[in-house]
Amino acid sequence: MRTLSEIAASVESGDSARVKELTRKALSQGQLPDKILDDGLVQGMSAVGEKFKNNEVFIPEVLIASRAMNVGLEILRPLFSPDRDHLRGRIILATIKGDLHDIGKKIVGMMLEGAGYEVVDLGVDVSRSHIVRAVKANRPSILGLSALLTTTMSYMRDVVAAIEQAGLRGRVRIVIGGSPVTRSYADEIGADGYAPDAASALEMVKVLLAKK
Ligand code: B1M
Repeated sequence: MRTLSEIAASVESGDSARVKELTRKALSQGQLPDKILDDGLVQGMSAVGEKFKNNEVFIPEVLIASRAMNVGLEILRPLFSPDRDHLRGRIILATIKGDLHDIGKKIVGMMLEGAGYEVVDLGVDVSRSHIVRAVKANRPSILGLSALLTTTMSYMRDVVAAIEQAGLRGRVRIVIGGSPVTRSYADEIGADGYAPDAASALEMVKVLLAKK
């Protein structure tokens, strides 16, 4: 579909106004929100990621592309939101301390919201003490942690330990994800689950909540 490839190209070039216009156009053409997300917005961001890896673009271009991606995400977000009277459980999401990447976590959040869960997103660069306070205050069924850097993912272990020390481990299941994270790392640090992408995160949440 031409509009979707145009959305991808506009994310890649960081043209927020065009992303806004094309995302609305795709919706008016009857494209499904998850298709616009996967084949348009994420496709564009993946192309930027590849160029970043190969030193063909640098941080300013990546930031501008991220902003354009976010403009599209915000248009799609309400379409993933559930009827608030039928929420299936509460989930806290956080990008851990030291890490500012949040695009993937936002997509995970949108998928979960779309499936009927209430999502409390603590944002980026979140410390373990903040997470512990939020778990006490919000009493979620699931705590989801995201990390995109190999240097920050080790902090997930600290968060799991802090939850344990606060006596909250029996109350909340912990799911981790983000590109450097693996299933074996999740096992190693004592997380309950790992998901490589947003769709798997939703599946993992369903499996963990069914175990209760
Ligand atoms: Co950064 N960055 N970045 N960056 N950045 C990466 C991650 C990197 C792989 C690029 C590269 O070198 N190839 C690399 C990390 C290398 C490593 O550690 N292995 C990197 C680096 C090095 C850095 C800096 C250190 C660069 C610098 O300053 N020299 C710096 C660090 C800043 C910090 O965090 N302290 C930095 C900065 C940035 C920006 C701020 C410019 C920007 C972030 C903007 C933002 O997020 N608001 C940025 C971006 C955009 C990227 C890339 C290009 C794209 C990430 C992205 O949004 N992908 C990325 C390269 C890449 O990934 N190819 C890169 C699209 C998104 C849909 O996918 O985030 O993987 P992803 O999310 C997926 C899954 O991972 C999973 O589901 C999501 C949806 O399917 N998932 C979960 C994510 N969280 C989950 C949680 C779950 C379950 C699944 O459960 C709770």
